[in-house]
Amino acid sequence: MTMLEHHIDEVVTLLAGARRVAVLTGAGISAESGVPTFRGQDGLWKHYRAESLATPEAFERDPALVWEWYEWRRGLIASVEPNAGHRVLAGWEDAFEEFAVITQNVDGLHDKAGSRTVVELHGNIWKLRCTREGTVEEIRETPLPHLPPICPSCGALRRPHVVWFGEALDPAVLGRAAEISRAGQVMVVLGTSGLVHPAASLPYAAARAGAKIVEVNVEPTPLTPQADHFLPGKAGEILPALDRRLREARAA
Ligand code: BJW
Repeated sequence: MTMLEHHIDEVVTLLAGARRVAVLTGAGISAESGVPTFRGQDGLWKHYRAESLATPEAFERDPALVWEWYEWRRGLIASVEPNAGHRVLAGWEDAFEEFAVITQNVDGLHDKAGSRTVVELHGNIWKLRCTREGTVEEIRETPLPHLPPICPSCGALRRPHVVWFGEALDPAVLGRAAEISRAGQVMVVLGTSGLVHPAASLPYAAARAGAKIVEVNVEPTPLTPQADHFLPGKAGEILPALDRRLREARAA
């Protein structure tokens, strides 16, 4: 038995005995669908400066430029499908008494895969928010007919309904994520570099509350030394393997 198989066995035992499971996902889970991650070799931040595109200051300075970047990403995301990793998580809704996905992703692919309990920490790229009234509307049309888009009710600029650097996360959303993290007996952390806070703090809060931490990533992260199990590999391959073994364990 390889080390990976041994860890998978132990994780399956953990999951088979758990009633409450929480999952935290990052850009890595959508990588196999063709959505670029932020950091790393082919990450967005290799080609674009975060400060010029993902901060409120950047939007104030040049809303058209920021919107161009988001439109490019909306077009790209519109053309992709959830992968095997997203689909396993959607199926896990019915495999545990309590199950939730907390995601940092804005691509909506968990929803599209059929997950029902999804907490979107950093918003959703398909939603637009009025910078004056704060009203939010989902608009899937891409490209948008007019850039930058304006609010039909008051004429102010609309922005992507996402959380940029230096902006606070919605306290209700963050509160729910913290609650789910603390309630879980197991937290599975998938495809995140664990560098962006407060999302990166959630596994530590879960561990303090007694949860076992399982990390799945193609490379180690700052969380790895604290994780109870690190499963090296692609989410789209490890999750189906875990799911298959979990079904076998339950059927036995
Ligand atoms: C695979 C794989 C495969 C690849 N399978 N794995 C504490 C310490 C230090 C700094 C801070 C702190 N607290 C707050 C801060 C500041 C800042 C921050 O964290 N900075 C650090 C980067 C230094 N945080 C903030 O500003 C946050 N706001 C805040 O704290 O507000 C406080 C406040 C309170 C009151 C008033 C005002 C303010 C907000 C953070 C918002 C982040 N926004 C973004 C953009 C969202 C919109 C958009 O998409 O355009 O969110 S940035 C970007 O990073 C995006 C992501 O959700 C986020 C996390 O990235 P993620 O998902 O981890 O992706 P990657 O690319 O980093 O990693 C991918 C991983 O997948 C890698 O590990 C790969 O190995 C792996 N992988 N393929 C499995 N197939």
